[in-house]
Amino acid sequence: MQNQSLHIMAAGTYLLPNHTEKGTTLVIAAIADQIIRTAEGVGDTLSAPFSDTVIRLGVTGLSRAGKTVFITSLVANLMDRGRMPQLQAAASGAIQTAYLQPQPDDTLPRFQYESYLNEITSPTPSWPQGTRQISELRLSLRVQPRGLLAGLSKPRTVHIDIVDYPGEWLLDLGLLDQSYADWSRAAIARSQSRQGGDLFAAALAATDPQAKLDETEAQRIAGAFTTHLQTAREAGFSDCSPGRFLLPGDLAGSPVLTFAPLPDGDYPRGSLGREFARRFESYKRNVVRPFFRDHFAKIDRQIVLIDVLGAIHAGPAALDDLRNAMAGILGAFRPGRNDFLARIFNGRRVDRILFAATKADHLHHSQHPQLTAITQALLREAKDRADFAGAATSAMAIAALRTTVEDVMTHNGKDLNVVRGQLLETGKQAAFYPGALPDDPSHLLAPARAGAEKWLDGDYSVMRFAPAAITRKPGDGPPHIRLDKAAQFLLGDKL
Ligand SMILES: Nc1nc2c(ncn2[C@@H]2O[C@H](COP(=O)(O)OP(=O)(O)O)[C@@H](O)[C@H]2O)c(=O)[nH]1
Ligand SMILES: [Mg+2]
Repeated sequence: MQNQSLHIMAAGTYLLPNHTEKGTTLVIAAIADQIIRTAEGVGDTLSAPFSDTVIRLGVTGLSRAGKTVFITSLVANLMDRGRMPQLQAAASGAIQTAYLQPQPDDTLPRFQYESYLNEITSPTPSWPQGTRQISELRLSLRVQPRGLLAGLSKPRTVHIDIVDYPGEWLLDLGLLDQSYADWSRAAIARSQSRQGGDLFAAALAATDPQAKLDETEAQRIAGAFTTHLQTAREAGFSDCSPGRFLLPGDLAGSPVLTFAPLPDGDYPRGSLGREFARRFESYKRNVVRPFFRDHFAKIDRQIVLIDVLGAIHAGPAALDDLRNAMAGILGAFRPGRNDFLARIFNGRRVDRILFAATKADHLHHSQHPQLTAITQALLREAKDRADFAGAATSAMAIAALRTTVEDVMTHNGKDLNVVRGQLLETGKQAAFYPGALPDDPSHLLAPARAGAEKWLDGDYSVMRFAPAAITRKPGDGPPHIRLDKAAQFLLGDKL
């Protein structure tokens, strides 16, 4: 309490010297963000004894990247650690027990761990339904250091608060620096070369944004824009912002999501155009900023899941768009870049970021190095521009849930490294080889950038496998690829 009132007093002092209108608003905003952080900070420490370590682990990625499966398998494998040899604290026996506890934030939906785990480990396993909003789960570990220190220290408790949120929401950060006119120009240009863009263009052509606002008309235009974003997303495009248009959660149908980009124009008071510009600003203020302030700014460690294979399969345009979207997502991890972010982070930062290419069980392990190299190359430009000083980053290829086994087949007299699994659509067993991934990632990234329509050397295919029915030994979690290595990077130093 002491802490909180101190800050409010400070707010008063800060406010005085800023009498210009602009200055005052800025400072009020800054102070408001600080007060909220402080008040919440107090709450956070109360929810766990002082001596306990709390790690807030953000799990993000674009829709279908594999967040739900990742969290489910990670938690299951931290509870039953038989398949986690690369997580040192698991291999050494330092982790004594792991258990779920009530999460610290009462107002966030709980990550439905038990039902997801039931689905993927049942005798007739299936993939969990897609989730469309933020959720949280607290896993607590009892850790007793091994080796020399063992006798000296008591067991500690480490709480891992896992926060699952859509990567699409991070892309919205880019909107904060844009005016409605800037955003409209870019969004319309993007829509022209993408699926469903023609229908949106037709909807725009049939309306007069100078005319007086009519809510039915507003919904029609916004509906056409949303449908276009959905179609583009299904065709494999990643950057389909504003993020809440695809993942509206409980905002579905509200005015803050009922707008669309419009051609440049000077829109009179009361017109559709003026109202859309206002709603765009409202979206930034009431949707984008609160997410960053209340959730994003509290994250300590982050994993970004990327379905690189899916994008390669969708073609050069989708891969280039993924590269762009990753640049947008990475922008959120550079608090220095943006006044608003710098303020809400207030000197803190995410100190470890892992970029993980998911679903690596679609490939024989001999192709994993190529997948990792492509992932690194995808991020390179964004990383070069970014200032990650102080944050450790790494890239790896993982499968949160391994659905295949490896095999070698002879094809045209040559050995081919394949994987075998059960196809999701037909239930049939199949051997699968996705195509040769190049050793040099630029063989994919360069044509993608140059706007190639198809891959030169034929197609890369993706099959969707069903989760395999597994018989687990006691003490083993679900089968995976490099989940233990990912956990070591993200959490190892704190265990
Ligand atoms: N083969 C395989 N498929 C996966 C894996 N993780 C996710 N998937 C597939 O990707 C889909 C989307 O995963 P999900 O976790 O729901 O993605 P989210 O939208 O990011 O939460 C699943 O339904 C699976 O088909 C994995 O480790 N291996
Ligand atoms: Mg999900």
